[in-house]
Amino acid sequence: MTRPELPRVDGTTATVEDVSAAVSDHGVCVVERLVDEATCDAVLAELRPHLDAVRPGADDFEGRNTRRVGAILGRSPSSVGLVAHDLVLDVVDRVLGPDKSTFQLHLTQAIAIGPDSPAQGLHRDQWCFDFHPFPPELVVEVSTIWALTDFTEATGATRVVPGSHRLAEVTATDDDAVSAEMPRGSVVIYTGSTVHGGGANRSDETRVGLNVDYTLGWLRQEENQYLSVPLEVARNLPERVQRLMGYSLGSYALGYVGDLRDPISVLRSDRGGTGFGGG
Ligand SMILES: O=C(O)CCC(=O)C(=O)O
Ligand SMILES: [Fe+2]
Repeated sequence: MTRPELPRVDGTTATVEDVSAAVSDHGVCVVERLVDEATCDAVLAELRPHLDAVRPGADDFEGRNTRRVGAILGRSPSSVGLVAHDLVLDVVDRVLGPDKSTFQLHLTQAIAIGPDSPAQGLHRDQWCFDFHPFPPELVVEVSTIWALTDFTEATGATRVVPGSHRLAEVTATDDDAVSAEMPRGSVVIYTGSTVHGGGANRSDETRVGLNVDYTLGWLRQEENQYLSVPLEVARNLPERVQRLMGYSLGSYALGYVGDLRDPISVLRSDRGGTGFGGG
């Protein structure tokens, strides 16, 4: 049996319509070369000391020869172009929901899979929400993994099961998973219900991906942005990124500060009023 290909578009010509249709219909899309190699180099250089400082994972899911580093917006100024990439945010906006008022950053995590690593178990990222059985038509999370190094089957490219996002039960096996092979600077986009997992690294190189996930404004973020990114760093980020981090009202009243203040006003005194809805 031949495995299906993953939907794939070229980053220089990709449209939000094509990418969001592929993610909605197949649960996954690879966008090739969406950022240049210099951006990958810059993010890698900024994260290198943090990756070197952290210990490998403690269990098979984290990966016992895999290093994971978070707080990316606080540590890598160059990551802003990936975390808040216009095309990705437009796709996320279209795919999440329906009937949402806002979405937010869920987590930012560099994942460096070292040589001789077995594959990570297949899973759904939305299992983080206590395995709640969300209706298949409600997309609560969109995940992305940027290839900062080349993703090949041998280096441990993320494995994805196309079409698995709408199935009530996870019955997929390793045989159903397709490696998201892609050159560095590319991104694989999939939903919180798409079955996937890190690949086995059988090479002598370390595979580095930047995992950036987004979720509906009314769910709890997996990575606490307020405590991960120092306030003085957050203050100097672009307003769109600040709002994405959660410095904005999620829905009518969620996340207000003190006397019904819009949280953006904590970072920008000229923004956000008081009263639910930021009035
Ligand atoms: O590193 C990868 O390719 C996938 C990692 C992943 O899916 C996870 O940790 O949730
Ligand atoms: Fe995952």
